[in-house]
Amino acid sequence: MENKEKIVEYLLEAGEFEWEIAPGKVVTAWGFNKQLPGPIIKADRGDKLIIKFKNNLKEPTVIHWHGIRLPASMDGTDAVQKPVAPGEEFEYRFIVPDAGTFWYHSHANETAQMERGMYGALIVNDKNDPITDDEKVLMIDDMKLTSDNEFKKPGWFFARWLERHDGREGETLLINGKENSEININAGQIERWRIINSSSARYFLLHLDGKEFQIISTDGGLIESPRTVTEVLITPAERYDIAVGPFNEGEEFSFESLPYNRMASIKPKRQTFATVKVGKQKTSIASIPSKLSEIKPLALQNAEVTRKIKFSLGPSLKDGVNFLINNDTHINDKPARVGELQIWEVSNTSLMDHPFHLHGFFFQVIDINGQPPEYLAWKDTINLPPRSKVKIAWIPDNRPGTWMYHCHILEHHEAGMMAHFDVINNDQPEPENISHHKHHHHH
Ligand SMILES: [Cu+2]
Repeated sequence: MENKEKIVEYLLEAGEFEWEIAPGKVVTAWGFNKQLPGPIIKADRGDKLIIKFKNNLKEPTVIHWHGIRLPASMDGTDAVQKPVAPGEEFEYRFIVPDAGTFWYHSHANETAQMERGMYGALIVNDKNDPITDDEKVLMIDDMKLTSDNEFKKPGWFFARWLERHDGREGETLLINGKENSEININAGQIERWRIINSSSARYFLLHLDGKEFQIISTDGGLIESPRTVTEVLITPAERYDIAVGPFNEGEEFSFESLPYNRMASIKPKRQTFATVKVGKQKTSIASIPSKLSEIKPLALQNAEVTRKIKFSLGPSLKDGVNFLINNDTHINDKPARVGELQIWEVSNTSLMDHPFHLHGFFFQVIDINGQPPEYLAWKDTINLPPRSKVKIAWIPDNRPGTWMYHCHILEHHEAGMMAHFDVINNDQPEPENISHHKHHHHH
């Protein structure tokens, strides 16, 4: 507030281009400004972003600004804007009110568009950020490619069922659009690594070959105190910022994912995504304070539930399986009023994990199966383990309009596991019978 509003402009052009993910291994990607990931958008907290977007793809698209508390009209879903047709332009304008690690990605035909690379990072800095010697943005992804390095949708029924059921995971493992990449850090230094899971369905259990690191920030910014760990689960769309180092000159270790069983048909494996190489010794100016921020709890653990949401699986004659919210696909849920504390009990009665994502607002997890979380944090995406109940609290601030929540496994979202709901002002009457009017269907 004390600063004058600064305007930051970017030009983003979506299009098709050839992208080399490894020497000689070239894919036909779809992405922004012929880069995979798209350019890193950088701003300071409170800045106004103006993003002039042009769609050069052969199909319509929209851009969703994941984690940004922006007006509903800028959220980039087909409920709030007409998708940008091939050759057309759209200007996104919004203020970035929070510091942290965010990202942008296509919110149209995502199982194809995001698979091919329609994503990038959006970093919002703040003068209260801890001082580190350097920082890196690391976007995790995977691709499922044929032997000719082509993206191909499964043809026969069982393969289609499997991809719909499990979500797509591929054997080509990427960090910032590159296979087998190297992550370089100088000995003696501490860096901030902003890690974004931009994959369709992969559960990434981050591990640095057993070396300790500190979690300092997640979806909605800095947590209260650094947490020293050797692993952290990053589900699709989640962000974790970690402080790493200092290491010794010449050290080399894996940036890898430990096996995590999300109860899909895919066998969990330990997989290396990149190699960390420690270079020459350098002096450090880093300082990670023991108190990073203050987060006031929104509600007590026994707060009364104001809404129940159920994630489940159901049969489908056409596709074998549907992914349901409150026993239906692509639903419209009841509105939430500005200023009214929301206590949502999100249950998952299925036998597999689902990452729950709320658009436009941050929530706090109050409990998971009756247990409080290990620490307070602002989240926009949280994993729902099999047969679990996760209680979250959030308050709609004064940004009325149509919003969404959905599973961030893209294939599940497409198969029905999504809801629209309105945030309404106190003077707006509640619409009647909303559950009987279905619209905004995908495809
Ligand atoms: Cu899911």
